[in-house]
Amino acid sequence: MKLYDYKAAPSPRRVRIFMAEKGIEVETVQVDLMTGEHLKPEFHVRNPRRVVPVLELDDGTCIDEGVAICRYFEAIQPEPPLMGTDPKNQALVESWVRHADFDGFLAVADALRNSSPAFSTRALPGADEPIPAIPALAERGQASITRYFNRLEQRLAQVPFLAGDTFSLADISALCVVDFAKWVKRNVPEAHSHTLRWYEQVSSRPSAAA
Ligand SMILES: N[C@@H](CCC(=O)N[C@@H](CS)C(=O)NCC(=O)O)C(=O)O
Repeated sequence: MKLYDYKAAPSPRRVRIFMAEKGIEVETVQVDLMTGEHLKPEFHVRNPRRVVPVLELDDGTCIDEGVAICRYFEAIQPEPPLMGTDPKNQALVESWVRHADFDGFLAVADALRNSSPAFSTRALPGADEPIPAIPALAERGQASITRYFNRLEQRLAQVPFLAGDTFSLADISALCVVDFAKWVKRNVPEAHSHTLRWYEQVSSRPSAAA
């Protein structure tokens, strides 16, 4: 098994943290997104969408999408459970993972890729043709980050972890979003005491360094 990874990117980080929590180790191959290794045919055959992470199984099957990769690891190694322990908890994990993906990762990606000169013609990840940045989307991304941070604060005022009483992929996903948001100069607001308490807890787990 091999994980196609890029150490600096937030989406593969989510998978690495998940694996670290389960104590799973696999060979990793760094795909340098900065020099465009992900746009080369060798990677294209593994993932035509040209994004990392990708998990290549020993039979050659390639699984893209970080959450799908986590789902695979959860199935082959259920302990410790990170995707829910009963129907309610499983649904809440999935709900908060989706909040992270649609309202968190996408908001930060919009803010970053539509404002940074490095992405001026690479506004969408994985595209091999030039995609120009749209500055208004950066603004909208920033506003969406505010909404996402507010929602985290509301939720974490009620429960210790996003899906309830236990740490899960929902927390890993949100942790990766919060750290990714720093790339566009956004930090959890000082007034968000519940989120800051949660952040301190989840980011001090050894897996956060993965
Ligand atoms: N939803 C996907 C997102 C994958 C994604 O967008 N990966 C980024 C790195 S965080 C990438 O490969 N970008 C390539 C590029 O910038 O062209 C997942 O979680 O696996």
